[in-house]
Amino acid sequence: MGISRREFLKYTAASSAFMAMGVPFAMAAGQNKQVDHWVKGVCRFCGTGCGVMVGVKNKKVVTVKGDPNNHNAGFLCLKGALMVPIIYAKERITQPLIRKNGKLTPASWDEAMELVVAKFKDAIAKYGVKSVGYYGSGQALTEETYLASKIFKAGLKCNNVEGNPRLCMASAVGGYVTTFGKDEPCGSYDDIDAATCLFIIGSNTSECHPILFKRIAARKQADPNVKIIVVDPRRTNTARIADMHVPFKPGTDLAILNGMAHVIVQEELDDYRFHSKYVTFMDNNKQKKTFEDYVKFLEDYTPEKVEQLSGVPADTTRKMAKIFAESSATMSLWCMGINQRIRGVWANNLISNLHLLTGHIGKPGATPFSLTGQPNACGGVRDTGGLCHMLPAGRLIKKKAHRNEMEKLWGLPQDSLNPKPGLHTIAMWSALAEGKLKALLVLCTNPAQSLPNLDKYRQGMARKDNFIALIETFSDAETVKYADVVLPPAYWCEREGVFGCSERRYALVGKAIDPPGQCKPTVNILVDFALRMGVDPKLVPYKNSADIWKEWRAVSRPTPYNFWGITRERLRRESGIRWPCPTEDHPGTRIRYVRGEDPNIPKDYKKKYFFYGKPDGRAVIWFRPYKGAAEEPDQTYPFVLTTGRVIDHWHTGTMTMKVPELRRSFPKAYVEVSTEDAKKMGIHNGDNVLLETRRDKMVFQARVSDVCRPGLVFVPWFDAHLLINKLTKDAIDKGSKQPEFKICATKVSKA
Ligand SMILES: Nc1nc2c(c(=O)[nH]1)N[C@H]1C(S)=C(S)[C@@H](COP(=O)(O)OP(=O)(O)OC[C@H]3O[C@@H](n4cnc5c(=O)[nH]c(N)nc54)[C@H](O)[C@@H]3O)O[C@H]1N2
Ligand SMILES: Nc1nc2c(c(=O)[nH]1)N[C@H]1C(S)=C(S)[C@@H](COP(=O)(O)OP(=O)(O)OC[C@H]3O[C@@H](n4cnc5c(=O)[nH]c(N)nc54)[C@H](O)[C@@H]3O)O[C@H]1N2
Ligand code: SF4
Ligand SMILES: [Mo]
Repeated sequence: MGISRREFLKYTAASSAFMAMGVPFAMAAGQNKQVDHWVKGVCRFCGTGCGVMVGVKNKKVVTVKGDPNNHNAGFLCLKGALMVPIIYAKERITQPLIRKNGKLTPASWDEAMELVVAKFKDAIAKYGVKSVGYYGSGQALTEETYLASKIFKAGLKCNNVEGNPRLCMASAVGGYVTTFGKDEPCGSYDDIDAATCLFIIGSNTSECHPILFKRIAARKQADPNVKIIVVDPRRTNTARIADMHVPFKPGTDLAILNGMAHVIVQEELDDYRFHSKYVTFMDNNKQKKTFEDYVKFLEDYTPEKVEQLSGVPADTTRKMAKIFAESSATMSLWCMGINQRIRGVWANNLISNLHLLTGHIGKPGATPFSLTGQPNACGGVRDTGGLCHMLPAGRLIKKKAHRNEMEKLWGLPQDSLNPKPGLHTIAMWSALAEGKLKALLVLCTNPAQSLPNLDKYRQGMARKDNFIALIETFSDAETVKYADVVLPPAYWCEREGVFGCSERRYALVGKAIDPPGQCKPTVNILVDFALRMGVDPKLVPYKNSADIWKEWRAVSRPTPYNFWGITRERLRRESGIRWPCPTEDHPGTRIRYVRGEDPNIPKDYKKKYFFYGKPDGRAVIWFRPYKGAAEEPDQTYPFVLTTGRVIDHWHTGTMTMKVPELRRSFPKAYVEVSTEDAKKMGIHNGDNVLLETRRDKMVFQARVSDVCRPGLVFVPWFDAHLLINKLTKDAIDKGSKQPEFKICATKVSKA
């Protein structure tokens, strides 16, 4: 345990008191535990990326505390503070396992790796490289994802490289790339401290990014004039500190955001000087348009029409738009309520539209800012190009110039990279279900619980004619049931590497202890895999993750991602550095696209802003019409089912369920029903409620509250015994290919 029982009780009491005010539990640094030494690292969990100090005694981790020098200023939330027992859980897999006669049985590394490679080679020989693939994670280290992606794309010429960020941040990536020409946020956490309006839409920050929420609450406390607007169909803990909580019909954000833009242009609250200089207006067919065309496009979105579509009162839309535009600095924060939608990319565009329209960008406190879910979805997967259409540092597979540049950097013959993007996540798992994908390597993710429409994809995983090699730490993860070989990795602080969090901040996860049993650092497993597959040893000349980091810095250097200046030595010394960071004496970048702040802009550049991701240096305001969800409620399935998170659990629960305090606070999944609906159906707290969608049905215990609006039910998805993803739908955004986890239609009845 990281903290004593007495300390814990004290903190939990504090935590519930805080929670009542909507402020999450947060713990300051400075626990006086006797340790041999402290190792600097980053929390294992969310994309907030809190710095931690790992306390080691007698070669064991005995405690963690917040790193006072990182952005979290020494604070950790409960999940972060209670991470230690997970390392020593009895479910740790400590030796390779091979499935024999249906049962996973211990094997040697050599035996396991030979089997994996035989299956991959066999599939490639019979069906070509399109029949194999890699499925990774925003929780793997940057070096791990870079390496896996390189082995498949450069070594095997196979672009079937995907990962769970497709379920998570793909729409945000699509939004940034279409609006600004480059991925990743322009602002940083510092903006929270300067914002006078915080516009939070589709993010339950208080439960999912608790330490950032603490910073938001502190901002409000410091200046009561700061306005917090929360746009979420549920009255979450985040909404409880809001000046305005705006509930609405799920899936109608596009209408609401266009409605706000309508009010802004009608009331002349836009910043004409800004958008006339720095913005291109573009319709849905990528045709250049004028500001006047935009005003015309917005005529369809009067607050009254928005009210009909979304249920948001017209005056509320007017009020929100005014506060957004008239505040001296507005920061938008969003997460899965926006991204996990069939129009996730458009919703992202519309948030940025509001900033570009009002000039709330590139000034302290004024920025659109997507919250990233996982600790390393940004640093690992997005930046290294760990998806099927990408190459490292923002390069694209379909662009010949980008391929040629990577061929040079990787020492490959010109035009040797495979020019065809691979299968995206849902296509990949569909191909497995259809028998087209024959061998898959899965790392640090638990798709047998986290994919939508699970019955379909679990059937695919269960097929006898395919092969799944899984690198996984815990024997009770659902995907273990479907693995043919399980390889045991070193966990979290048992190996060294880099995490990059929501604000472009890279920080080192230091190695504190040796891994148990036969567990190995994943980079060693991957290099071994590559060499046995016959990949040119010159492509994988690494002894450890530091060697890979060095190469990765060089690969980023010719691009605007440039973190050449973020050396391993600096990472050891400093508590995180934000890219771009071109030289070793560069302090890192707070704000992108602004002269004097962003090192990619020449000092003598004639204008203040330069959106260099776009050929004309202008960001884009997109005309994106309203479109509803893939599966709207109807007479047979009259409710909306939405899914999401609770503060004390991480995703599929394989880690947080092993911490008694966290397990006890949410032992199993439940269904949240509105007081009004419950009354109509005679449902009381604790009653069994049957949910039935077009895909499957399941019974949950009811929690009746004022959180959901009538017509909406919510189920958290951490519980491996109540797999809500059997009910969710796998409709995807046609741009980002991200599934619409947040909305499907369901029947609700008392069971
Ligand atoms: N405690 C905890 N923290 C985590 C995680 C975890 O598992 N547990 N996971 C991390 C990861 S990977 C991620 S991606 C983030 C997710 O962080 P969040 O996105 O903040 O969390 P969710 O609960 O998935 O969903 C957020 C909100 O979207 C709302 N929502 C549903 N439908 C709509 C809609 O149509 N429009 C709008 N505007 N909102 C809607 C829901 O009511 C919910 O409150 O959390 C990260 N942090
Ligand atoms: N219904 C519903 N489903 C969702 C979502 C939702 O909002 N609603 N959100 C989606 C989102 S945003 C995301 S990000 C995904 C996340 O989905 P997953 O990535 O599938 O969920 P995790 O539980 O984080 O899985 C991580 C796995 O890696 C293992 N692990 C932990 N540490 C290590 C390590 O060091 N090495 C290795 N090799 N393995 C390790 C864990 O035991 C666990 O099995 O889920 C998506 N699914
Ligand atoms: S806020 Fe996120 S990164 Fe920070 S301690 Fe909590 S779980 Fe870890
Ligand atoms: Mo996520």
